[in-house]
Amino acid sequence: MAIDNSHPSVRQFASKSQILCIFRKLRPVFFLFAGLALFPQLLSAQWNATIGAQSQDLGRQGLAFLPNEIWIHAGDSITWTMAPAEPHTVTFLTANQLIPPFTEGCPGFSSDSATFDGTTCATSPLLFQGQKFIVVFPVAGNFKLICLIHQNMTGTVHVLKPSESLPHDQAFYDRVAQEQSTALLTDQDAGTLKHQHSENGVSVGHGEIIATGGGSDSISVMRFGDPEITVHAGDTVEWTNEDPITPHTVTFGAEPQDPAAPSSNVTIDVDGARHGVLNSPSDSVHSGFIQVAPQDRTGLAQAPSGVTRFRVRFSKPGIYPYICALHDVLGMKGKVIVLP
Ligand SMILES: [Cu+2]
Repeated sequence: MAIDNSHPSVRQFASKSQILCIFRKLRPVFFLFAGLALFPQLLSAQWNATIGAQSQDLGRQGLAFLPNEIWIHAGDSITWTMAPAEPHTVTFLTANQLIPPFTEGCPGFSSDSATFDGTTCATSPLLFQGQKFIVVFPVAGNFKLICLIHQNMTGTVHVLKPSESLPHDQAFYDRVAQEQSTALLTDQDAGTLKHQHSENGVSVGHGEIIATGGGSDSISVMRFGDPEITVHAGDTVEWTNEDPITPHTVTFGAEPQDPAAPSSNVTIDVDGARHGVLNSPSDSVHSGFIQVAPQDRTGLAQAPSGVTRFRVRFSKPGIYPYICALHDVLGMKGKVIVLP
């Protein structure tokens, strides 16, 4: 039997069932929009960045957040992944917060992810090669990013309101990160380990600080200038740290528990340099940190002069191997050959 579509009740039924059918089809879209209205974080993007860069022999360490500056939307997150063997932290402090020691955190640590809105600090623990740390940024603002271990390793995260458009995409940041990494690792000035003006002088490390739009990066060459030096019994060798920020040590024999302090058999010369004497390759002596003074700033008390030099007198012939107690894992080792 043919249906008479012209009858009003049939038309009404048909239109109702059509509406129902359309609603059923559009139901997933409706729930999607309702969900996004109720939970806007569903729209949030996840960005990627890298921490640090290193040469193949591990000697050159780019102490940097790559890219150094990134623009995201409120609700987005950034995943930082560790590239180098040298450890770092991902740290966001509150405005004017004193920078805490890396052993304390800010205080405490977030294990693998954190949320930062500017009101409470957030930091990762020490991160090692291959480890990741995720930070979610729920509110708009410009946030400084630091590493608690390395000075002059800073960056900025610009968090914009969702209504504002972002200047770059992930592909741009990947490219910038790669360019900044290459620039740090191929910098020729930073690679020049100077030979000391004094006889029997050894430079300890070398480095540079590089300013960027978002903060500063640095490159540190974790090597002794002359890793093997030959002297005679009775001579004194002088080590000088030439890195603008990174501390190093000159350590013969037993490695100390606290690398910052010199061993008890170290004395101070009249010019402020530390001094040790070795009578046998089996003896121990440790410089403690030798490091340039921190940069001064107007309005703050000037920093005391740094102790940048360590001298050791070798009274007996022999082969005396030594390390930097901080960077020996990166291959920072040397040897003094003492002839009669
Ligand atoms: Cu070192």
